[in-house]
Amino acid sequence: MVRLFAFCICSVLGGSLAVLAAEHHTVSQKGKAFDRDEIVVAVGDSIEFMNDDRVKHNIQIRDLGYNGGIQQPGSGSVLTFDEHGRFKVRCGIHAKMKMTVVVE
Ligand SMILES: [Cu+2]
Repeated sequence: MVRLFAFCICSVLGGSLAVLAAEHHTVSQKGKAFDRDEIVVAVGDSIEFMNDDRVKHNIQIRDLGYNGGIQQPGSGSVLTFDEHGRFKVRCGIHAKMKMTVVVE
């Protein structure tokens, strides 16, 4: 009984710490390119993909079945990564725009 209780406390604290530790990252899209080829984040982190261009973009991550739709200049799309893996990010409008999100 005591052991079970201790386990529960640890689980709750562990979960809270994971949430507190989650970081927010920002990736910029400018000049019809992502500002980096790769970004490494931790599980639970979020990334905001900013459209700092004068043209529209369309964030897509096929591995996650994500399509952010048309993204207007000046706007951002926030994505939280809840699973480990390497995810290829592309723009549905500009075929040359590619980068990878590595979730450790
Ligand atoms: Cu684009």
